[in-house]
Amino acid sequence: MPSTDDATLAVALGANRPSAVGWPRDTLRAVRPLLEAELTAWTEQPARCRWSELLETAPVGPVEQPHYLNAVVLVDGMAIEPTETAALQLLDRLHQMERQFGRDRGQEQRWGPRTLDLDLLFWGELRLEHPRLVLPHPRLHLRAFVMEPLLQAMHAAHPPCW
Ligand code: A4P
Ligand code: MG
Repeated sequence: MPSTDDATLAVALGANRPSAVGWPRDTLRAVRPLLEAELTAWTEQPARCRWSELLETAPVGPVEQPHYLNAVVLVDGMAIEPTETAALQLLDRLHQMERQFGRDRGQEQRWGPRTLDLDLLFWGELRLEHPRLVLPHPRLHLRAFVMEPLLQAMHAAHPPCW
């Protein structure tokens, strides 16, 4: 059964507000190649990505918000070792990409609507309790909107069309 190796990285994507490029589907379509290019530039080797389908999910948290689109990407054979320093660098790159798509944390309520959310789920067996980064993601096992695409990505035989 396809699974993960001890250096596999997992990132969760979510969006439920329009960004400058369009509806959440347009945002995630735009983010997909950019995230692959970002990982390739960072590790200096082509990112080997396994993507889930895009899933429409009911909001968890405040109910008065639009449905989300969620996805997960698994990145195999990372050329960079999972360490605290590297994981924090990656988090900064993910936050930079969120800002590029109009995310403004200062204006948000917790678990409220957002143009783009990029969460690090795990990186191999790295465990972190840093003030800015907890790994594995502490609510990973509580979120169907994460678990379902995560399993899909693990079993993906072909890149999904979305
Ligand atoms: N942070 C700590 N650990 C991590 C990590 N592993 N990955 C810190 C990413 N960030 C991490 O994150 C707040 C702070 O957590 C960051 O500054 C970072 O330093 P955030 O992404 O701004 O906050 P958040 O997303 O509101 O909170 P959190 O805890 O990531 O929760 P969720 O689960 O992502 O909630 N409903 C549906 N259907 N689909 C969704 O995608 N998303 C949320 C957000 C709520 N309801 C949803 C969805
Ligand atoms: Mg988040």
